[in-house]
Amino acid sequence: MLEEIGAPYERKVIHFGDAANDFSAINRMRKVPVIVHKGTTVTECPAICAYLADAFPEAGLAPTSGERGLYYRWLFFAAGPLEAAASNHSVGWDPAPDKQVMFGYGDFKRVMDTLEEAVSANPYIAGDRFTAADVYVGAHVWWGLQFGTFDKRPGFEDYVARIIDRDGYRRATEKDDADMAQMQKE
Ligand SMILES: N[C@@H](CCC(=O)N[C@@H](CS)C(=O)NCC(=O)O)C(=O)O
Repeated sequence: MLEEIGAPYERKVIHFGDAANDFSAINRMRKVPVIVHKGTTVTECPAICAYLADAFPEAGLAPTSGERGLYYRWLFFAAGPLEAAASNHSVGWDPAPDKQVMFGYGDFKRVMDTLEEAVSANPYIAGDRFTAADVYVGAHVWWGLQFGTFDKRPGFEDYVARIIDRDGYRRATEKDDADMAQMQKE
């Protein structure tokens, strides 16, 4: 998202399990990513994407009024039902049929079917153009395909092909790879 925005930023790599770092002072949850902008700390990937899209409107990644419904719908769907269903399912746990009514996502297959339909309905999740919601929804789908937690469905593969064919994605991946190489040397 920061590469899509194009604003200057400083990256800080956190070593998990390093008791000496003071990361919990920045995020009590001790989870990444976290951004700090103008003295405000923002956590949660979808909040970071929506915040940056609003804070840097010149990047054109915030929704127009016509896109806003789909933009928020799928941003929140990915943060809630999708994230919970995918992580529970990936560790081998799914709610029993008589308990699915107690879970906001119901069951994993329903979530996958719904998501595949959503990413296939339009070129991008909120309509005809790429928005900040695609950074987050796209990351979920791409991660799920890479790590095998999502089925390789045509709708997912076509959507991901569109989402990653971007200079911002390529720049971010190069920086992540460089950080990873550096960490492996340390
Ligand atoms: N709800 C958080 C989830 C963040 C999250 O799961 N972060 C993982 C990496 S992708 C993490 O920090 N894991 C390290 C740990 O739990 O120690 C978000 O949307 O940003």
